[in-house]
Parts: sequence; structure tokens; C-alpha cells
Amino acid sequence: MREIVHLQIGQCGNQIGSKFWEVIGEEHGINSVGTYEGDTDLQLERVNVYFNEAHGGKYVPRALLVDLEPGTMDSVRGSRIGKLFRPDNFIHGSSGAGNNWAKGHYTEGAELVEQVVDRVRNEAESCDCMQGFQFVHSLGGGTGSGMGTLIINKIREEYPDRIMNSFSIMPSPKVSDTVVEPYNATLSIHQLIENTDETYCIDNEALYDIGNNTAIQEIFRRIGEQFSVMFRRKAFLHWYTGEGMDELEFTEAESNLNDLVSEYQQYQDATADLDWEPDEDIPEEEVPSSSAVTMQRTVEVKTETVTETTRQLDDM
Ligand SMILES: Nc1nc2c(ncn2[C@@H]2O[C@H](COP(=O)(O)OP(=O)(O)OP(=O)(O)O)[C@@H](O)[C@H]2O)c(=O)[nH]1
Ligand SMILES: [Mg+2]
Repeated sequence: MREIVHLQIGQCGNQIGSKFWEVIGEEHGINSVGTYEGDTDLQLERVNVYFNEAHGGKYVPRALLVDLEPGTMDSVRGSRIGKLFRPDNFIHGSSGAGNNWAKGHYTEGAELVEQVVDRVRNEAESCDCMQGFQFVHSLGGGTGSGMGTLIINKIREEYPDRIMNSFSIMPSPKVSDTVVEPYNATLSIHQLIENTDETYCIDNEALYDIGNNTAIQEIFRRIGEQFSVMFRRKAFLHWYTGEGMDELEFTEAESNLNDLVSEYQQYQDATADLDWEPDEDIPEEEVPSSSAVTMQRTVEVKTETVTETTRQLDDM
């Protein structure tokens, strides 16, 4: 069987992750205490992808629930499906990360991470042919984002040939008023680019404006702009450097995110500008070397040949 190990981290991760288990349990005909009550063989055919079979025919989610504070876990434990999970797989600290990515990644989270990796190892060893890992976390707080990316890095190191996926909730000022969320998100994206195979970005702003379709580039651009406004003034930076973080990591994360925005811009232009004609009036010399420059990729389709040209145009 191709098993998946699931991890849910931080408050948002545990809320959304628990909803996932409610839905997946229902699909497989597994009730809130792990007993099969379904009516079609199909429900059990691939049940081992997400569930372990325990003694007494109980199905137990292959899930780890992690937070740096006890509150979220208590509420999952007390919820309707609280008895579904393996008690050993609830792992929590006592202090929380207080919306500080550095606490999740470097200090508080680093103290708890080995305990998490031990449980991951334990789950991985009982798999027959593990596919990989899936993470559910928000990028706006301190635990899901900071500690979440730390756990991802550790697991990646130990299981480099397994698939690593994340379901990452992107912050929006419309849903939360914690001012440092763009910092936490940008620092996380910087890590996720390196260490996951796939990241599914779920935009809290789109959840707020239900029905609005937000292009991924717009989310990154929004977070990047908010990041830059604060970082230019070094606002709240001491919260992070106080935990031992280097300012350089901020600079790198920012430029990495800007690259990502430019890359998506290229894809967008490549599809939008199929009939673009080179404009001779634009002098190529006058391109400023600042970050305001975007690359515009133009695909010219002719009857017999397809050529791809890259030009630099002024963003303004
Ligand atoms: N959609 C959704 N977003 C949530 C939920 N809970 C928190 N968030 C979002 O998650 C971000 C805050 O992160 P949390 O998950 O609360 O933080 P954490 O990972 O527990 O980290 P700390 O509390 O800072 O230690 C904000 O952007 C919130 O809008 C939830 O239940 N649903
Ligand atoms: Mg929290």
C-alpha cells in the first residue's frame, strides 16, 4: 500500500486538519471512534493510504497533531472525532510561539522538533511502502509556519526520496490583524520553495471574499508588498533578531519571493501576449536596474516557426 503520513501543525493546521479527517473518515465509512460502518467494499480498498489498522479492527489516522501550546490539542481531543486519533500522536509544548516565526523555527519549536521526528519515524517504519508526507498549517502565525517548516526540513533530510506536500494557508489582513503575518509567511515561502515537492496555497482572503478568484501571483505580490513596507522600516524586526535570527535571512526571503512573483509574471505574459508585436518605440537602454523591472516573455507564433524572445520592459 502507498501510505501517506499526515501532520497538522499550529492552531489553523489543527482546525483544518481535523476537518480533513472528518471528511475522509466519512468517505471511508469510518465512524468517530474508528469503527468501520460503511456499506461498500470500495471504501476499504485503499483505506490504508491514510489509516492504520489497529487491534480490534479499529482504523486509526496516520496523523500527527502538533502545536506549541496545549489549547488547540485539547479542543481537538474534546471534539467529536477526538477519540479517533492515536493518543501518542498529540505533541504539544506549553508556551506557544506568539506569532513569531523565529520562535517556531529556531527556539521553542527547535526544542520540540525531535519528539515530532521520532513519532514520524515510528509511523514511517510501520508503513509497507510509504509515498510521503502531507502538511496542513497556516503561514501567518509562529508555530505552523516557523516550526512547520522546521519539521518539513528535518523530514526532508531523513526521507529525501519521499514526496513532500504542504497545504499552506496564506494570511490576509482581512481575516487577521496580527501585523507580522507577512514576515512569517515570506520566511515560510522561502523554506517551502526549497523543501516541498508541491505546496497548495489556500488564500484566507479568498475564503473571506467567497466567490472571488485570486490568482496565486496576486497572493505572493500582496504578501511581498506588505513585507517590504515593514522591512524597509525594520518594524518589529527585534522580535526575530531577539530570538537569534539574522537580518540576512529576511533579505534572502524577500528576494526569493520577488523572484517567484516575476516568474509567475512571465507565465502570465506568455499566455496573455500571444499576439504581442514588438514595439520599436521602447528603447531597451532605458531599463532601470531596480527591482521594478519585470521580465516579459513573449511567445510569437508564426505559421512555420515558433520563436520565444525575452525582452526587458519598464514595469511602469
Ligand atoms: N481559515 C482559517 N484560518 C485560520 C484558522 N485559525 C487561524 N487561522 C489563520 O492562521 C493565521 C494565524 O496562525 P495560527 O495557526 O493561529 O498560529 P499558530 O500556527 O498556532 O502559531 P502561534 O499561535 O503563533 O504559536 C492567521 O492568518 C489566521 O487567519 C482557522 O481555523 N481557519
Ligand atoms: Mg497558536
